Amino acid sequence: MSVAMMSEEQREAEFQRRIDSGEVIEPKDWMPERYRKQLIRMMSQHAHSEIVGMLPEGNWITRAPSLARKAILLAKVQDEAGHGLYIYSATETLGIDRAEMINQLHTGKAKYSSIFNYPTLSWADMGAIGWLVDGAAIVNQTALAKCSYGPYSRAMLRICKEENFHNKQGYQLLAYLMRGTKEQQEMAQDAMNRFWWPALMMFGPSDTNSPNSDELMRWKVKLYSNDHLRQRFIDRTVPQAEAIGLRIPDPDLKWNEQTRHYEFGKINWDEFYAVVAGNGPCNHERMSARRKADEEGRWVREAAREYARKKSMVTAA
Ligand code: FAQ
Repeated sequence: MSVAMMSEEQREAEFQRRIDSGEVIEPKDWMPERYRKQLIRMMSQHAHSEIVGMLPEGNWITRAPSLARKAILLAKVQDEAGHGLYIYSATETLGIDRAEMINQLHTGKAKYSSIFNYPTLSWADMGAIGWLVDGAAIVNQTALAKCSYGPYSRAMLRICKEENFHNKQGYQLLAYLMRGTKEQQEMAQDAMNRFWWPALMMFGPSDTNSPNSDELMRWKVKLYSNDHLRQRFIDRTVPQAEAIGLRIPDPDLKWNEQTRHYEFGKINWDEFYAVVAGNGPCNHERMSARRKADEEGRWVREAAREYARKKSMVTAA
């Protein structure tokens, strides 16, 4: 029977059957309204995170300690802009346009990742962001690359490749500082101390407090829970820290031989919810920078639109 002839219930059952059998959903396929809404929420927040995420690192481009480091950082920040654009485009396939998504960000209706509300106080923070923040993003996005929505999963494939480069340059930057002077080592450890816990919070609230997870996992948008991915990140990152002499700022961290996972201390969820609610150290600064960029770029968008309009008139004539 064609989808058009099915009842709403039959369509939903058929949709779930497709998901369960591992089929990929494409933009023109029938999908429940709630699936579309959930994807728009999650993907637009992801796109906003990439764009807002340029700000903490952009802050250090003019102060990079060498030309090579400046070129690497410039390339990385530019990549993040590209990631935002792929994900905005992928989200547009769900029937929302970019201007509306950006308006939702600027009016506080849409969120972006909590991590980007923390300041970047030293050069070592560029290492911590690349290694920890991109590292956490990779763990999350490698799973999303197998999600049920085609445009999102394809965007993730490319993004993960680029994030791997970001992750390695961050780790290499910190490894270099750890082989340097006492001051450089302290600067690297200080960055680790400030970014470790916020990086763990990137995976979202614990499973018992994650209202969206059940639905997203049933639809295979999320393949693993928040806690599962957080644990995966910790297990892979602790040995990397040890290899370069960085200490994890968690007195409760210990290896459990039986489970073959690290046990870790309590995450400060009050801090997480405060940051998500707009009360982190840099929320206001980030949003005013975004609004200013949007305002100052208006004439460029208008000129580009006018150019495209005139060009299409000439081509049509
Ligand atoms: N920050 O029910 P759940 C990057 C919200 S990209 C802020 O568990 P869900 C690249 C959540 O939206 C980083 N809010 O939600 C880069 C929900 O609120 P809502 C971004 C958060 O969707 C590197 C509420 O809490 N990556 O770093 C956060 O099932 C370096 C309840 O939570 C993505 O966005 C948070 N950390 O799971 C760029 C990946 N966590 O919307 C530059 C895609 C949760 O109902 C430099 N997203 N919330 O009002 C996801 O995988 C998921 O959306 C989660 C949250 C796992 C983030």
